[in-house]
Amino acid sequence: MNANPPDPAELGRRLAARDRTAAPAALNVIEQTGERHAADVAALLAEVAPEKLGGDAPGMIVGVTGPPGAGKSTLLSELVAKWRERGKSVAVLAIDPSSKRSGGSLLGDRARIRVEPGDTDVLIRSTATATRLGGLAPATREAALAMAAAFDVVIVETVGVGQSETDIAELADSVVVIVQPASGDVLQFIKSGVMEIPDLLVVTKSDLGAPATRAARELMGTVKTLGSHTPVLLVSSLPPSTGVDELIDTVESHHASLDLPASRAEARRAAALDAFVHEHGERGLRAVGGRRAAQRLLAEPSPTPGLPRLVELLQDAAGY
Ligand SMILES: Nc1nc2c(ncn2[C@@H]2O[C@H](COP(=O)(O)OP(=O)(O)OP(=O)(O)O)[C@@H](O)[C@H]2O)c(=O)[nH]1
Ligand SMILES: [Mg+2]
Repeated sequence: MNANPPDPAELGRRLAARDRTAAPAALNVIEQTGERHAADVAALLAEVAPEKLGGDAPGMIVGVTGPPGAGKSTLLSELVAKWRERGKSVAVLAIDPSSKRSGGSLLGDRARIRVEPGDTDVLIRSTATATRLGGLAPATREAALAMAAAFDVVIVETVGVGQSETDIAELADSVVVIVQPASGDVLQFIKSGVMEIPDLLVVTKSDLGAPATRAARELMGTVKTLGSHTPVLLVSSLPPSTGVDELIDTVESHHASLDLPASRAEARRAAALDAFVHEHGERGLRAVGGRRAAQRLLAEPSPTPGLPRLVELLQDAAGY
């Protein structure tokens, strides 16, 4: 009994109408790779492009990243629960490159994040798909942008290694970097020189007491030294959690202060460039005169500034 596969454009239209029951099937379409599916993906994405929506997708795209074991998944569970209490719909896209060994999607995080049965206003999708350097797969960027049409909050969770941190900064409206107390993680983070990436810094496991307070102080010191104003927050995700409401308030006020059109334009350009490189490789990139030239091309105004059109522009330039 195989029902007809859902029409991709119809799925896109349902997302645009904020019908969240279309989201799982839409994600299935977006996650398909290869030439054969490209038209389906493009048809779906065209329906949630800004020119169809009459502006940027309204959902907040929040990146949550941090080293392995920092407490990301546990914190996400609290964040989802509290955002739901506030009446917000939430989609979580969790990327775990380490699970590649087992292949396919994983159930671990889905099991850990508490979801009321039958609650279609929460969607948890775990995927093992990541690039070799730990960066975001093109489908993840597209999925996040598409989900932002239908959900109030879209959280993209990555393990903060390699390329993933810069990728998440391009994609997300707000980036939350989480660090756990002690174990050299804080020092490691400060030394890594990616201080410009977080919009918010969170020290988890504040229930551990002094080490957590010390870690937060160290981070605040570094932020101040750099002349930055990135907020540093302390949270405990163990019940009863503390600091999570403040975290949500801080994310929401950061989002409210953003130049959303600029941020989303950057995210779409990055997604388009990424899709192009994915499809045509470094050779394709050389054909348009290199990465910088490609970025310049993408920044040029286009009559239909949707994702597929941007890719088209690049392809034209490359003589494909
Ligand atoms: N004491 C304390 N332990 C915590 C807290 N949050 C998470 N943990 C514990 O820290 C460990 C790692 O938590 P996860 O949420 O799995 O961390 P993660 O960042 O998702 O880890 P990866 O998915 O492996 O990158 C688990 O044993 C959690 O129970 C917290 O607020 N306080
Ligand atoms: Mg995790």
